[in-house]
Amino acid sequence: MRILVTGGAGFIGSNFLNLMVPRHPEHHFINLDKLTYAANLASLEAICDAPNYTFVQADIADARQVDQVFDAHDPEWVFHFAAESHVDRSILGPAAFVQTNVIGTFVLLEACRARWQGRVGRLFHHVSTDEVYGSLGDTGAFTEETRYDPSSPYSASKAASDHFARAYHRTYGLPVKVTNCSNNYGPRQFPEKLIPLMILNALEGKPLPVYGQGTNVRDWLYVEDHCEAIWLVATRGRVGETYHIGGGTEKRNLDVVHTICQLVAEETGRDPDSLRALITYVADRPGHDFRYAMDTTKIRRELGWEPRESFETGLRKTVRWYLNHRAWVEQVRSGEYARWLERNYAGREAHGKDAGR
Ligand code: NAD
Ligand code: TDX
Repeated sequence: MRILVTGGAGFIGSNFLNLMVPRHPEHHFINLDKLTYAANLASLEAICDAPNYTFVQADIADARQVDQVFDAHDPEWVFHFAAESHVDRSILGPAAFVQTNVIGTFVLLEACRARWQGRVGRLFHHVSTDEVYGSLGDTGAFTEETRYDPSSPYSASKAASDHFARAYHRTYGLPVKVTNCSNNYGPRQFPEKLIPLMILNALEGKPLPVYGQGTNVRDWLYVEDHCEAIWLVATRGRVGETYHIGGGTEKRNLDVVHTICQLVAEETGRDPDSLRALITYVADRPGHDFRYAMDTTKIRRELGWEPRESFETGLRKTVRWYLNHRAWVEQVRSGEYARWLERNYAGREAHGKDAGR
């Protein structure tokens, strides 16, 4: 099969390709990525010369470029990962989120609709998030039937893209599957997200900026468990269905940061208390969702999926990965990310929102 993966140079897309390209020599993988600040081709070093892998730099929101890729490669399956993915950025500048997440998804769906009618064995797998459902209180979990109630421009743009994907199934019969997943962590995550930011700041003795009181709760999943679940849904899930993916590992942000301090201390021989002393409470994120939790009964019952990694083992692996890949970190931190930090956070005092960045 010819398989198009969008956003394959980002965090989850690169983990997906690193797992699937060597495992499936019978398939050809085409990675379509715009190479935004969040991308890093170094994440794909292990597979870039594989005979069943091709990279194409293109923008999913540019219909002409997408048409060229479809005409050249005629993909049978599409795994759609590409997105602007950071909530804080969406608050500072929502336009790119509408452009990539909404228009980009629409352009891809149109490219498939134009070519796939009357052709069998096609699949559009739309990768989405638990954030489309908004915030939970202290109890309960999102099911596949929960009403959409997004809080941030990021989650609103992902919600819109989910609706388009499902509408193309209902209206045009496009073979669509949707997965909504909880917070991922693991190797190759861009260091603007909580876990890699805290690991690197702890290593470098910088403040650890915790939003609000640090009591917000996220349901963490190791990235490879997410990738395996996506492949399982694509190969064995039902067309037109939505499946939830989640770790069942709910943690308060402050507890995550404490655990990271402990692990970084153990791995580097430092004193954990000196790392915990770096914790700095900063202004809360506007519209900050209090808690996410995913009910994953459907994927477990129907497809027998189970996450393999526990939070403790996955987090230690992740800490070790960042310790051993400083060149990767320097590469993603240079260039566009450094300029963005300078534009948006320069000149603010250490206890402001930028503490430790
Ligand atoms: P990421 O920001 O690390 O990577 C996104 C990739 O998409 C980058 O390589 C970037 O260059 C590419 N991209 C962005 N705009 C593009 C465009 N216009 N055209 C082509 N490529 C473009 O994101 P991630 O964390 O790997 O997330 C991947 C997907 O998974 C997203 O759809 C996200 O909403 C979803 N998701 C993420 C998480 C999480 O915790 N990270 C959880 C659930 C769902
Ligand atoms: O410096 C920080 N301090 C802090 O307290 C950062 C970056 C985050 N936080 C908090 C905010 C959240 O409650 O940590 C939690 C996690 O924050 P992020 O890593 O920014 O993730 P989140 O906003 O939960 O969204 C992530 O999971 C769902 C991904 O970025 C999304 O792409 C995905 O859809």
